[in-house]
Amino acid sequence: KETRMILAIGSYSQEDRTALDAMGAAHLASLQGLAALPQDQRAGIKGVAYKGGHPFGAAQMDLLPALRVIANFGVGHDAIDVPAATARGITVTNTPAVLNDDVADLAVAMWIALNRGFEPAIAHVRMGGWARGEGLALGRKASGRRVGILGLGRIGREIADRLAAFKCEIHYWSRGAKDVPWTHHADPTALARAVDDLIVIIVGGPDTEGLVSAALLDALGPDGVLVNVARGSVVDEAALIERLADGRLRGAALDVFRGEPQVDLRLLALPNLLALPHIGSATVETRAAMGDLQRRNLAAVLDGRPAETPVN
Ligand code: 8YV
Repeated sequence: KETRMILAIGSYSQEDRTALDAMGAAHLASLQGLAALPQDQRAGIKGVAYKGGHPFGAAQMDLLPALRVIANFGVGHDAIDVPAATARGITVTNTPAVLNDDVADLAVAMWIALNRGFEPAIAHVRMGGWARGEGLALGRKASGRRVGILGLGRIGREIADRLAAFKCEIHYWSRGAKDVPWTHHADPTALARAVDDLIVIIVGGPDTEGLVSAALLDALGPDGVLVNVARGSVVDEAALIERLADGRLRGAALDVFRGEPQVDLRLLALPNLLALPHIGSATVETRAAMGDLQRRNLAAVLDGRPAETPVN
């Protein structure tokens, strides 16, 4: 049936479900259930609204022979094999720009929260330590620190703009210097050496796998903190755990993890880790804008118009 040519994969809000239903979408909780759909249903699917981190590769695409568009809910599309899609004439779209403010806000908030010791301070009040007159370790001043930004894309620039208001000295690494007033470094380790703290906001995927290596963390040093709002794959988590445990790194604030939502229990046991459950874009306003953009992209390609924000 022509009205069922869209498959929405993943867990959507009630608002998104309603809007997708109005487009005639069928729903599938997870990409892992794709092969179990009847073959005649799969054969009719022309568009996928995708939300989820499971790898969407050639094998999955070949289960959907009429597929013309994968509209990703999210700016990061590392779960989707874009070359495989291109080879099959499938347009991939994402949701850039609409989430820049939220992710940048969160990165700066995590950076302040870690330096100022929000987590132990909150526990001190809630658990009665304050009332009992117990001591609380001092935090560290955040304003004026030298901060490195790994990846100066749209969100990285928003982070830098915010840090400028905190009187920070701002350094960055990206492939090639940009026309910005901040200091460019030729390689990520040189960036880490030049700064106090490092904020990771670079694309995930094979090109950046393990970019935040043991050597880079050592260059950041024992006074440094690491903030990651990008992808867990960018960080060598085993090297990070060792350094947080023995003090070679002061702290880490992570919104993303390898193997999330499963988080390495050795990480969770560390007192100098601030962990959040991948909430970079998780606001009512931004999630609504992401859903709108995802559906506009889907409709455009299925109607034969150019996608608003294509990846390939
Ligand atoms: C997720 C994100 O897409 O945009 C991204 O790249 O990481 C997030 O916004 C979001 O969690 C929806 O799955």
